[in-house]
Amino acid sequence: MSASFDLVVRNARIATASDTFHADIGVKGGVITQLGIGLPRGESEIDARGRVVTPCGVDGHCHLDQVIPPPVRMADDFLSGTRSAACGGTTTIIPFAAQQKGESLRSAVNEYHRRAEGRASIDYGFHLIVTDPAPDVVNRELPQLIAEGYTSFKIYMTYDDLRLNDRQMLEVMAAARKHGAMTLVHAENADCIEWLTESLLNAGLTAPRYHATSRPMLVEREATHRAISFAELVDVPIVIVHVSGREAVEQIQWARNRGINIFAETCPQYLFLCAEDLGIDDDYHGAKCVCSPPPRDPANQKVIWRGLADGTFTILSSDHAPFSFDDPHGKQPNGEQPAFPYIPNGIPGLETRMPLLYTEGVLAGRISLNRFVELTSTNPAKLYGLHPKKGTIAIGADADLVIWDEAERVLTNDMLHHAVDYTPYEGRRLRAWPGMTLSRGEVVWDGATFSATAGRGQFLRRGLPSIRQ
Ligand code: DUC
Ligand code: ZN
Ligand code: ZN
Repeated sequence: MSASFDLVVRNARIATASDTFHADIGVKGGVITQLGIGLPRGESEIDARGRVVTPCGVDGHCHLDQVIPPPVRMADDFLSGTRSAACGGTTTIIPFAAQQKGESLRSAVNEYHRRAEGRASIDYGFHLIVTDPAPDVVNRELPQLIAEGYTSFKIYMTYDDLRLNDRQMLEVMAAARKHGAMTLVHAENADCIEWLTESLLNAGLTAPRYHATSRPMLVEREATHRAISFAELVDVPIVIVHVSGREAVEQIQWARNRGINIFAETCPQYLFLCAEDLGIDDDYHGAKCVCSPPPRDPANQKVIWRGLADGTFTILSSDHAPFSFDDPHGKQPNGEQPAFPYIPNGIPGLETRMPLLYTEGVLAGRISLNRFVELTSTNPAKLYGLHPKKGTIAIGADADLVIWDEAERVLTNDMLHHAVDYTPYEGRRLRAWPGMTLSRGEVVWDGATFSATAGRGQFLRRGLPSIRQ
């Protein structure tokens, strides 16, 4: 008699965003077809007795192989980036297809498909980055691409080659409203940053730690308020991404109290790093933690932890932006130590996002296991039109499962599978790591070996958001 399932994961302690329960998980054709006790045998069997099983991570914000002016180049492409994600328990990612100014969105999308095809080992969608919202882009291309499953786009209020002015932001948000898409906003005030940067450089203050001085909380607070005001004016929900501290959190709470539908994302760097990690003196190693917005102080970290626990944050993403340190294309190119405005912004975090939050969030008692699932998997899937195929353990969902191993280990960069030459979390004690990651029922990581073939990852045509704040 043939087996009823391709795979049965037995005796799992399953956690979803709403419930924790014991069951077997029956998988056929990569999909969960049954949850029950004492399921019939499967072609293959995994015993998860004593282990927590969660849906795999959905990382709603990461950058892979993104086009950047040379000599800077991202260390991770879709091969190493998706491998790293899988080994850290994430099997769905939404990186970016970034439009260059003057380029059509269609050409950007085609280019990023080329970069992903044959290389991605886990499933992926694309957010668009809109840098040039010309009338044809807003009125023709955006609606077409939304209909084809690119249902979200990021806009920037800073970075010269990316930023939009206020009027352009309104045009893009209005298009999002008309077609039901989601706008992600990078909220930092560009002119304030430019002015502060100039005065720091004039004073000869060039070390990595001045990156944080040039982007104080105020510049994020102001831009967050402005983005929220535009969302109110246009009457459309937006996501404020990579929220770093109290003053931005206050703006989000203020907006919600006014009935404005604002979603909020934070990232591990605002929980686990602080401004001191950019160097307490002029040590250049601080460049490893240069990202924008910058990590803040311990008081702000506490506010971010509270926001994770109390529902302020909708999602926790990595904002993986992989630049090696000692690398001609990285942060210390050919041994040179550029002044802070020229250090590539971003840190790696695809692989460490889930284990760090499981350890310091769930096991340290700061958030529940169900909230962990909500923040890392279910809510990003809902926000970006992937639920219930992704982001949950339910009949009909893809069998994307993490079987957790709650053994203690010390994190070192050589344990990781990215192509970056460092992790900002080197030496941290972790109390959990994926003992096994399954993507559509296939074991892609068994706790020791990564085994997925390049190119098995599928492009996800996403639906519209299915979540309300
Ligand atoms: N800031 C961004 O806006 N994107 C990538 C990384 C970073 O630090
Ligand atoms: Zn950003
Ligand atoms: Zn980013």
